[in-house]
Amino acid sequence: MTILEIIQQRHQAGKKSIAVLIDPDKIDDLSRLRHLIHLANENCIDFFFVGGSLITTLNLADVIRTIKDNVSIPVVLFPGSSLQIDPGADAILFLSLISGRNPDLLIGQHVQAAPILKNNRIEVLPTGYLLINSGRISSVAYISNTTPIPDDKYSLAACTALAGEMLGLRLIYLDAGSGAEREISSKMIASVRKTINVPLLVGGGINTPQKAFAALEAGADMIVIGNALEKDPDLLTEISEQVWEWNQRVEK
Ligand code: 1GP
Repeated sequence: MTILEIIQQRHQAGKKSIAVLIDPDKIDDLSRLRHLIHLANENCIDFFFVGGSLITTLNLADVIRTIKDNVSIPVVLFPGSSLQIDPGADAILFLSLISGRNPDLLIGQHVQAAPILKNNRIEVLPTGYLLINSGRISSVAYISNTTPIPDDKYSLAACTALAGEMLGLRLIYLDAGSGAEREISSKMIASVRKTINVPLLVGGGINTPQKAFAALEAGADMIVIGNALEKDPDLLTEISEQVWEWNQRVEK
């Protein structure tokens, strides 16, 4: 089964997933990464996402290899640009930044990446990527030179996601930006969820089990956790429990 099929099947069954985001720029010590990999494995997380808005180091391949050498959890690239492609990954979020109006991130980077991806075995996951305002300018908003959707413009976000779905994008990702002061509100998640049929990923500022549960309850199919684990990797146990408990209830 492909990674897209796994995500779609879980969505149809009402099951939730959790992805741990590793920003290679923040990995200065592979032993910390191994600890996180070990915790992720123990807590049965579903995916590793690897990438960042700006990568200033050359360790992307090392990070991916370290994960692949230690666990069988799929590794999905979450690239800030077409420079962040590594053949060691299982899949790539082929992101079109549809909340913005920067042509390079709507189609430009994709043209450069397409032939490279065609010649690799990386599964391509066409994803509509929406930035939602979270209080202050996030790195991704700054680097992408786009304006995030205001956090109280629910219908704007829902229509943007719907247009993405109509254009054939297979996943929608709502992001408040890494380390966001304010996570995406339940009302925003719910408005998008009820408008689209494809799986919905939500991330940015989810740093407590309560916030994780609120995102799941509002309709996120997958939550993405990064920054909070850089500060406290053990938080993963508490957050993944929310996902596990949810899925247990669905199975009953
Ligand atoms: C960022 O959605 C991801 O693009 C995850 O955000 O690092 O705040 O968990 P955090």
